[in-house]
Amino acid sequence: MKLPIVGFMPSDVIAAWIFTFVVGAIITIYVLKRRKLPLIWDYMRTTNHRKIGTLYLLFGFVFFLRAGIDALLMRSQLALPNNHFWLIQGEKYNEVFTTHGTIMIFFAAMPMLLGLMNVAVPLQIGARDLAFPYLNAIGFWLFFAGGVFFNLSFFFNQAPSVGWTGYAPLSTEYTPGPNTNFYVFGVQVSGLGTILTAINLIVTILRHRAPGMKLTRMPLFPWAALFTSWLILIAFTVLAIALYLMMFERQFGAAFFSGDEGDPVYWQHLFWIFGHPEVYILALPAFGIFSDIITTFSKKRIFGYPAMVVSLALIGFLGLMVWAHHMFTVGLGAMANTFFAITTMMIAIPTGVKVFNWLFTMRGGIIRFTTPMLFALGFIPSFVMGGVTGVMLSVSAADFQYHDTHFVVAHFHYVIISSTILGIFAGIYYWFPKITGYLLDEKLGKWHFWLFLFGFHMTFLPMHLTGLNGMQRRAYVYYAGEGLTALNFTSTVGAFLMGISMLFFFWNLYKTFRFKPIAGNDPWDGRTLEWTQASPSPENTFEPMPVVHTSDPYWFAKKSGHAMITTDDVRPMPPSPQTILPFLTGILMISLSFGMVYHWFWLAVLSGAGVFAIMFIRNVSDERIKMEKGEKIHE
Ligand code: HEM
Ligand SMILES: [Cu+2]
Repeated sequence: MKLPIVGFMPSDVIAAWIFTFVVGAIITIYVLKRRKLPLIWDYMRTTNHRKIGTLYLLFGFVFFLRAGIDALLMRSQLALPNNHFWLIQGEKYNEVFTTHGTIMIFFAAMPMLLGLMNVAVPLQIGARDLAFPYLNAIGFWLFFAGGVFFNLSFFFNQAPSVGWTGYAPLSTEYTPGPNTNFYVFGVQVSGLGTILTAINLIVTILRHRAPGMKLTRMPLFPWAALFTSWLILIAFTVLAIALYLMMFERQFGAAFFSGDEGDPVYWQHLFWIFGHPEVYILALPAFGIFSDIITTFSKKRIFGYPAMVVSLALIGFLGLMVWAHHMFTVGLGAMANTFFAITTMMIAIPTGVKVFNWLFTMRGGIIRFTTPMLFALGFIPSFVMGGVTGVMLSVSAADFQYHDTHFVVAHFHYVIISSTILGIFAGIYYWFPKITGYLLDEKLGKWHFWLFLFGFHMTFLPMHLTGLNGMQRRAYVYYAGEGLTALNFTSTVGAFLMGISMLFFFWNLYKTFRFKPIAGNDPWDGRTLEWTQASPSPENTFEPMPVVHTSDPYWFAKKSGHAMITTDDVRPMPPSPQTILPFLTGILMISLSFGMVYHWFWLAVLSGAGVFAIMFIRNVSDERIKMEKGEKIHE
């Protein structure tokens, strides 16, 4: 169909427009009828860590659904040989796997993890907010801006189609239109927000712990958040540079990655120096979540705490040294391939240490099979399976066989879904009381878990075999008689089971908000400081402030029957003002990106000037200046 302003529109884009209008109308009616506008206005201006964490979870989840629909579209196309499903073939398929991968990594998995960190880390270490609440809001709205901008590309039928890796010269010489620019700017803007949030978390964890909470007494989730933040700082800086270079190449005729002077392998190095640590940025926080959950529901201290911390550090460190295992077939030479093969294999050692420590933590414990615990238990064997194929892939000679087949697709979904996605759901069920004050339903939670886990293995286990049988990654068609049909069909059924499992999650949310089962401060009989605070966590936490003498301090206070020792002599909490400026910054970054993508440079310059103006206003109206003058900030 041809529309006047935007040109030709395929039917899936039109369907998306209609869907969005209908859902938008329903939400608007709901908001107006239930008088939710003040609430929305409050969240638009909030700088409180729990509220920002909630926003991260909410929008990360919205993008998760969009990328999940992409996944189902791909699996529908691949369900049968020589299939013509709707119009998901050829270039359309390229767009779909690109937006699926990019959104899952940058706009779903990472923000949901950052959301959980925002909610839980300050509460677990006795901090009263993140160190820089205003910066936290900026970080969130930049993620929001990047995510919205990237998603808008689809509505103009200009979705990027160069893979989430954006390999040159495909992403430079061969896609001159706006499509790839949406990738460059969407990821760049949200990546900037991620860097700011990482700095914020590092300062918070290092400087704002409760009195007596030495680093060696800190729960494992904040530890994981700390190492993750360092990885973000390094990896996302490299990504930002890479995307800048690509922007200059695409928009201003520089030639870093293509042409006579440039080299596409240079892009691959930069991308994977970011891209491999990214995998650990997704996995380490999940490890932290599982560690806390497994100790709580085994009623035991974590086994081998120092080894757990050291292996987190080692995994993070080795993760920075192995990027070229994504480039074994590029032709770097035997020496380079061997070095990267060996460093990659070494990561299995600290990972193995962690797996055994989780198992030893449960050994002899009093285990409660709650929903969060089930997600943690499901993670262990699934992740080990993904790890085993990872070691197979790290054998550089063998990788020439596996490279760019569905074996790789199976491998990375095994590791990412079993760590990150199971971790996110475990964390949501576990900390839901701290976010909303209510407990999610256990029975529906278990349905969600079992269906998801079963669907997950059913989807990705067969992909190992189709891959070994030669089915290529990023190809939209295969033929009958190649021995791929039954396996692919099974995969597709599994994917739809995962989709159905999400319906149980929705039902659960609906039921919970309908019947409001009040959770109380400590519904799980927890061990760490967040369970000493009210649910949902108030804006003024830790008043008075606990003094920490041991790890799992709350548990030992409960066991000894004494209340926790507290003190009034603590650093004041970081002032968290209500301000619309971070939100406006995000909106301006969207219009700046539009200006750049479509070469409306007047718009880009104007929006950039707006951002600088906001920075200036912020400089002269910083709430700490008011504090100096003795004005009241908290109402
Ligand atoms: C919910 C179930 C999921 C299904 C059924 C699914 C399915 C797929 C399929 C079939 C492909 C391969 C496309 C091809 O090479 O032809 C793919 C690629 C990919 N998926 Fe998923 N996926 C799921 C969840 C996830 C999650 C949770 C993540 C990350 C958080 C993820 C990240 C990726 C990435 C990065 C790619 C590579 C895209 C590219 O080649 O550029 N997927 N997915
Ligand atoms: Cu890697």
